[in-house]
Amino acid sequence: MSEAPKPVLIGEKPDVCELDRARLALMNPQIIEQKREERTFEETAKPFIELTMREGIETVWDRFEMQQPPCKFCAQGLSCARCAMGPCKIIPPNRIRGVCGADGDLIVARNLLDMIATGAAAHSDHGREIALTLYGLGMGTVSDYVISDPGKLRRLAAEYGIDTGKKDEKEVAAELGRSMLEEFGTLTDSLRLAGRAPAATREVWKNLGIAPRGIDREVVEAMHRVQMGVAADPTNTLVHGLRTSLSDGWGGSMIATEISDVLFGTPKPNESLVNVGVIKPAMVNIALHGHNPLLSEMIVRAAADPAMRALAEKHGATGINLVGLCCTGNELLMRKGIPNAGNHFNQELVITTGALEAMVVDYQCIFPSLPRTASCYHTHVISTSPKSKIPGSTYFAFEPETAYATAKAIVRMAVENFPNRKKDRVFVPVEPVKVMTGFSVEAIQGALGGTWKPLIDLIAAGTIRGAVGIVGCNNPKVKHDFGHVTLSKELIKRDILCVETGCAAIASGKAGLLQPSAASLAGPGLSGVCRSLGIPPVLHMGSCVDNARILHLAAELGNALNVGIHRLPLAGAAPEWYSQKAVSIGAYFVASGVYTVLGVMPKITGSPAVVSLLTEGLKGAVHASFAVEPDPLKAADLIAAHIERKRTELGI
Ligand code: BF8
Repeated sequence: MSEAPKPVLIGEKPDVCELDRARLALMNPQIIEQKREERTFEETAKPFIELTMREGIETVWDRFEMQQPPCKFCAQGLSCARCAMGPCKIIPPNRIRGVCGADGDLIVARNLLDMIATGAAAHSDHGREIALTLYGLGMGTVSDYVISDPGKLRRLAAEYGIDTGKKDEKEVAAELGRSMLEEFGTLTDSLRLAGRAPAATREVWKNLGIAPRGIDREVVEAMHRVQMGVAADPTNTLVHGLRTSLSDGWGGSMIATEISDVLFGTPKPNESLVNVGVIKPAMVNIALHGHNPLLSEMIVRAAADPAMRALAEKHGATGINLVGLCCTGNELLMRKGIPNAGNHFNQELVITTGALEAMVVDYQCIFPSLPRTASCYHTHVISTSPKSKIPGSTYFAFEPETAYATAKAIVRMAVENFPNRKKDRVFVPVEPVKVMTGFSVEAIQGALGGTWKPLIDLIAAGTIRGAVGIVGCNNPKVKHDFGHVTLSKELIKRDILCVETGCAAIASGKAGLLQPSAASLAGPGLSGVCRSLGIPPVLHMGSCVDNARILHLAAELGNALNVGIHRLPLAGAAPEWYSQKAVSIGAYFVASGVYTVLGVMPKITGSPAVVSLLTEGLKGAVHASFAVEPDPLKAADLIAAHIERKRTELGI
């Protein structure tokens, strides 16, 4: 028998709680009350936020305050620290060029391209890990995973031109995995899944020279361009940003989504619960946080092992309770109905329940300070990705080849931590909210009877005016969840269907908008449709890589009508975005023809030329643009006006 995987402590376990407490706990009770209201729109988060301030546990909001005021040049995108001749700042009238000669416009454009490339790389590298696992499964080097959706495996293989006739599942998996992996550095000039886009959309890309080629190639070229002495023209620089983002949306992210469905099942409508109230004090609680379902799905299996359940009982718990956070949480919620403890700004609050035995993370959107937060409790922070070894965490090297054994060791460590819990610090004063999720493209089409015609008819008749993809994060510049929830409510009221992913979808879940009963908040047309189908007016479509599902849905509608995506009554919104990944998503939405409204200003205001390109100039190139509107009610006005314009242009 092989030995159980051994954990390694990364650096030292922090013991900073007392220090942070001394620094933060002196707050006046009136200020605590005021900040509790200012920091979040989520009622069920307020008791935890109050507790962090009373007990002096540092959170993202405290760190945001510490960083005020920000450097105004950085905020405008006018600082550059790329090379060793700098750092440089553009301060007119005298400092108008960096040492290398780049002016403000170029510095802003280069910084933005860097953000897009970073986000595209993050999504796509996640996609690569999933494709590698499929390939390993097919080749027989990976045995802990199975094909859960063989029909989808064969459909995808056909899309890749693979003859599946007499081949068994494993052979098809190996061939499809290899074909997808080859797309990261392909010699051909187009990505297979980009072929899903309507012909008119692909024509736009071709004419502008932004059809995505190899996924790695676009990111590497972006990195090449931001090297000093390459990019010199802001427009030329940002056009490549569009291409890079397309290689994410129609490449890396789409591969991640599609192969996750093949391995773990294509989501179907299901019910579950959200918010921090999903923590169960009598059980061993394990939070699964991050992005890649390869890890979390295996933990789900390990936690169901009778030996683990028995161990939990031996330690005095009634069982093992898994909860998700952020996008890993979305993946589990969509496919398995596993409860979700919240979005980005709930990650620290879950620890303050005092009832979390382990926070298991892989990568992306994980605060590196989580071990500091956990040091105030008994919680283990368990990191698992060689790309994200977090100081103060316990690290298990997670590999697909040894996935189940590692998952079991992680679950065991969490269970054995149960007796260390301090019972008098357990604090779960809120009840979770019901949600309906699982709206994959296939599930939506299934609910419509297998064809897009009913949806198209409803849109043509004006019963549903259009649809909006609301995506993205939390950002302390916006009251937690306020942007998402206010915008969603305002749009459904106007008979505009919302399809949501990432932390936006979780925000809507916590606010009760993912329940069929939320139809009562929608306008007369949309509410009637929701009631007849038994669905909510806000559809949860998954994690952030699952924005590929939104692209796919838009492509299906465009293909059904034989028009480019830009002609459809659709829009995108990211009311509380923070991440480079969100910049890539916004860019591929716009490059695909979807008008997109951001709630947080990107760091571009130092260049009127870049602002004008993104908000106006792109319309001439891709028939879509960005807008920035921090007020979600005004954002709803912009979106509704855009949708009505598109309807008029279509003659409906
Ligand atoms: O990828 S929405 S805060 S968790 S970046 Fe992160 Fe933003 Fe949440 Fe998922 Ni997406």
